[in-house]
Amino acid sequence: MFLDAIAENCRDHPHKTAIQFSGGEAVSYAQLAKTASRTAHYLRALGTEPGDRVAVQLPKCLPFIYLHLAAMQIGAVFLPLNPDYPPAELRYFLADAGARLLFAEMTKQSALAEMIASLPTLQETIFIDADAPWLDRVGSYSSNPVSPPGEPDQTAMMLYTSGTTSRPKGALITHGNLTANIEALHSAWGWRADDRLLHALPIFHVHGLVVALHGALHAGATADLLPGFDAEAVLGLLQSRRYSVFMGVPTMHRRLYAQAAGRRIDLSHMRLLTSGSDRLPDDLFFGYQRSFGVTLLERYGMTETGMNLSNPLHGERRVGSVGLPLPGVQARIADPETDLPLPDDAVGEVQIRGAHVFAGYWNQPEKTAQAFTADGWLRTGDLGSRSHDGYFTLKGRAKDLIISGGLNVYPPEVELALMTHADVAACAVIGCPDAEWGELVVAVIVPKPGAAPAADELCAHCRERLAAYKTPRRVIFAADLPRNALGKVQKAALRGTVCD
Ligand code: MCA
Repeated sequence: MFLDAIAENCRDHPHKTAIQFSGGEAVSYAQLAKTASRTAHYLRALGTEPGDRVAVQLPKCLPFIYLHLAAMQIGAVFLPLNPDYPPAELRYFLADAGARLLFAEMTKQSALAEMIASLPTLQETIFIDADAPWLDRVGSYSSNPVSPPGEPDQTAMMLYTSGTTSRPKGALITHGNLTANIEALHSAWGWRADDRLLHALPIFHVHGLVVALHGALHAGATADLLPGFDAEAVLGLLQSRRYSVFMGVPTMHRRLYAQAAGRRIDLSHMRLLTSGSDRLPDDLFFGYQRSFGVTLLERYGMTETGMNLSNPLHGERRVGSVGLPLPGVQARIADPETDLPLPDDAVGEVQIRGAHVFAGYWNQPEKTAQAFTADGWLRTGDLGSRSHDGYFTLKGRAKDLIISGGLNVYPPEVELALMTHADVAACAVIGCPDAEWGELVVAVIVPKPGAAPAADELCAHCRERLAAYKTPRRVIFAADLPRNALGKVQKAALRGTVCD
């Protein structure tokens, strides 16, 4: 299993650097193993039992990683949460998950106090200073290894994904899912112990946590973690020839390309540069080849599955395509109405099967059942086609979803927040194309008669309830919304009139 592979790396090369955070002190594999074990004993001392949900809302930092590994080792369910969630949003996740324990930033102590007091299931909140030495907290606990859970179907993590019609749902990711995913990526992308990953992604999503960080640790490689993404700094580091792997979302690649400003900067020493979480525009694919002398490897995944499809490491990386099924992954194009497989080149829903596919949604048997076909294929809600030689191309979404900077924004969630404003009679949230972000969140508002809410006020109202990336970037006022005979807002028509 994935945790066993890390343990093996710790035994085989204890002195090798596993992680270097923000240019600070290097953490060797032996130190990583010992500190994760101490953290596991610390969590147990706090009363954490297998199956308990351990929520962590921290910035990208070493304690986050120790808590992640430790929670999984003792069979608890690790629940990472975006540090940008305001208290109202955080409350929903903690309550829905029935989290027992929360680790949050010291600076949020007073802002979270009232919300925490209102949550009976949350037994303890531990505020930490992410920059303080973690050993000050766990150093007195044993560093004896804790045997990780042996059952592949035991839940390792819970990751919230929003729904098209409902509040966010907790996707249950098992130890077996993580192992299947990481082994597939290890062989498909040729991860090596001498790889050095430059890591600039957030670590509360599958992309940064599983695909990038687990990938490096599983391979016994070294991950250099940056606290955030700064195009100038990242391009400088990539040029330094110290790194062999970098993973990003198209917005990051767009900024790196803009940073190069037409100059030819040779990055051909990089073994692997990937793009995912949103479709890679063709001009960026070719721009990278011209400016950097490398061909980006585009791949396709989702929270419920981790990675599904990928362009090959060796062989043709096809522009506009998300590639071929990863080892152990079955992928097909099916009619979204009948779930019957469609022939090559026909557009239908991308459906996925394999050991990497999640166990279901937390406490939502109906939603879980709806997510799968009768014969066990996961309905992704993404539309695509497959070519005669097996390459998949995404063609749009069957679901109402906006992707901004590689982050999924579900319009109903934003609409729900806007509808709680006293001056809003009706609203629709859509994504408008944007060169840098992929799509921008745009709200179309029908005010109540006689009301004239200001755009800024509506955005601030959303921001109190939702993370910044979900908050509309543009607000447009309208007398009414285009609706079909059933009264449903016609978002395609709205996009046609609203997006420039
Ligand atoms: C930040 N902001 C955003 C986003 N990120 N707004 C919309 N969409 C976003 N993605 C807000 C900031 O809070 C700020 O708001 C304003 O935009 C400008 O911020 P800026 O400094 O320009 O942004 P940044 O901090 O540089 O972040 C941009 C980013 C970041 C580096 C592209 O969004 C990012 O790391 N994206 C990667 C997301 C990711 O890992 N996705 C994987 C999930 P204000 O001005 O109000 O403060 S999907 C996944 O895991 C699946 C499985 C998969 O296939 O990968």
